[in-house]
Amino acid sequence: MTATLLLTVQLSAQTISSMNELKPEQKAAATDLRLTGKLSTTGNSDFRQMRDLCYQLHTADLSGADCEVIPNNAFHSRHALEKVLLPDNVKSIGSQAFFACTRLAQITLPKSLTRVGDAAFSSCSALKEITINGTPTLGEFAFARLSALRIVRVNSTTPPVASPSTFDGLDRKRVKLIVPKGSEIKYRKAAGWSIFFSAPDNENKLCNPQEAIVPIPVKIQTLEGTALTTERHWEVLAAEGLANECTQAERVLRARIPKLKNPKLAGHATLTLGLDPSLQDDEAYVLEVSAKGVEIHGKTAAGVFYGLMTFDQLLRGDGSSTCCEAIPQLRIEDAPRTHIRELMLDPCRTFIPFDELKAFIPEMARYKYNTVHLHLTDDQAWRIEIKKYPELTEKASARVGMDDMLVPISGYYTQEQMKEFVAYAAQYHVQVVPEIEMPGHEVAAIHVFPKLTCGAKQVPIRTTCGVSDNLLCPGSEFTYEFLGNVFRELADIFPSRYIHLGGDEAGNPALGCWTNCDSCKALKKRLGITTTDRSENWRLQQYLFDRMIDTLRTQYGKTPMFWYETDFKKIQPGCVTFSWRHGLTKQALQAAVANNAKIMLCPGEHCYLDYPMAAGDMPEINWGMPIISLKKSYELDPAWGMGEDFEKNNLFGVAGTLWSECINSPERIYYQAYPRALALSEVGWSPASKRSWDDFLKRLKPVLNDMQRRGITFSKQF
Ligand code: TNX
Repeated sequence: MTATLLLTVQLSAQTISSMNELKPEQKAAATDLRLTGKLSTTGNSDFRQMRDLCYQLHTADLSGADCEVIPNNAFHSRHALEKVLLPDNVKSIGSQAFFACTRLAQITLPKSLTRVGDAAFSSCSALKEITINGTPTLGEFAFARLSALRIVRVNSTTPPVASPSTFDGLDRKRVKLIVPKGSEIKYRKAAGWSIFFSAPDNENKLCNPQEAIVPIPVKIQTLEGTALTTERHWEVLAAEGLANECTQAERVLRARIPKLKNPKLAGHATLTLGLDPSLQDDEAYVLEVSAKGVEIHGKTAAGVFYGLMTFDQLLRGDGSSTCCEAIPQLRIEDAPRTHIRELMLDPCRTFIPFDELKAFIPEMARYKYNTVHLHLTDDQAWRIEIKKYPELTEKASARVGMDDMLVPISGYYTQEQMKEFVAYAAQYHVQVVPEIEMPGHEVAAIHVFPKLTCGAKQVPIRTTCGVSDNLLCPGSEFTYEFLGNVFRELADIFPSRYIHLGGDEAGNPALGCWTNCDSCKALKKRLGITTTDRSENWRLQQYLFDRMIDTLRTQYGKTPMFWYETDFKKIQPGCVTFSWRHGLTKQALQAAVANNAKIMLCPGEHCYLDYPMAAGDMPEINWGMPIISLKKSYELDPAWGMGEDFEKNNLFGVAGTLWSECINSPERIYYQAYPRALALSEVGWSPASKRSWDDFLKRLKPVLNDMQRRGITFSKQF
């Protein structure tokens, strides 16, 4: 009797009217929920709470709830979700509402439903069965990439309106479409449904090179003559020194060119890869398409690789299918405007599993990014193995909580993994720049070694966003010993010339922690600082940086980088500063010019990709982030109106940042990054004279179609 009772309790869902009835710990523990009230859909809605706070949710029974709209991204990338019962009165399902719910096995769409948004169930790789009870309009890619799909049952004699991409990737041989008797013929003919009966016609005929490429090349010249058909036996001919590019070329061809329908009829085509030392820029390339094949010449292997990335986009054509049928004869000459095009990833606040980290590289390389910056330490975690100090990852790489999300977040990268990552990224001509923060944003290390901070204070690992008042102690020799040992190991793992030292958000009020510290007071004395209040504490930071910069330069030949703060009146020669703060770009640029320093452009107004792209977009709940629209990202002038001399002497590159306080799944990194990272890639690569917002929007469409086909998620709210 007791046993039966217990079982019933365990099996039955917890019934509540709305999410606000549960305490934070109850949300974190919830596995089966039945909601019966009127569900909220904006702000910290019932849906946002189910998605972000109930990280263990298996079943969401909404059948008794009152809810006409399932919002965009409602259950985006919820990997624990196995079962959903939709509300009886639901009218629409938002775009990407169930994107990559990889355990969802079955879904029934109620009669009331009138619309299923774009990519709503895309990449639900366990979804076996779909039942459609009404006639909702089905959006683009709504049921794309469903590799486990076996049955689609539609109970309407009229086929619901669908797009040719609704069931993209459908495996006809394995999926059974069940429709009411007598209506099959209508389905055979209906757009979006004919895919169940025969291979779709390729609409993607002749590539229009003017509308295919992001970032836009310097010069595209189309030539007379027969177009190059793509359905050919391709052979790659690579010059010496281009073995890696040869492998990459084969990968590109394999991914794009479908199995030859008629191998006997298909002729040969060659893809020739060569070096041309007469080109001006190391990353420059020339790509020529003739009726016989394609030739790519780069000044270096990197240039050849970028030519290949352009060729891949030509093959993709208008994006209505994986590959176009033909490319017109043409010549493209191309070279980058800036030499460092970077995306920054933050595995501290939310850990990024190693395989996911690797997977990020090929996607950014497509758009000619060449640097990934890894923010490896912060207040919330230490994420890189240091052999000398195993305690760092033992004690500071696992915690519960990121603001209101009471979720366990743990993991770190071994040195072996990082070496593998560096080698992998190099195949895509992406260098890896590690960042170890100092003197702020370093609570995880301080937690493990209290004597790193003033007065050897015991501090817990931070589980919220924001800025801590506990800084490294610049007056203690242990700080230098510790950092020196860490950098010795890092120098061995990361071959990049660059190393990032952080340096942000350690100004007022945080640096007040140095005022009453005996070691800091002694250091002030040695430096001849006579003030006893906090007014010159920033000079201690300068001292710390000077010492570390010297070590990195003289011992490891590295070029140090740091986030620019206005306290730094002097930038150490040869360093790179990052202009990141909203509203302070001009000042940062002037400081760079005055110090003859290089500067990375990643101003908050354009480049903070962790911020929402539109009002109500993810992350709906955050610490007060401004909105950065796609247009705003696109409008960034990397030279900030400072003229040619600045561009030549000081401009280092363009970077987009993906801080992860509010990014709680690997998929959501892409969601935040794209399409704004496409805009920034053009900012960093293309000449100003070639850039136009309207033209960019045209070229964006095929890129985004291709991303959806490949299962890459991005924000559609532009
Ligand atoms: C400020 S940007 C920070 C980071 C946060 C970010 C959130 C910078 C150099 N510091 O610690 O993660 O804002 O957008």
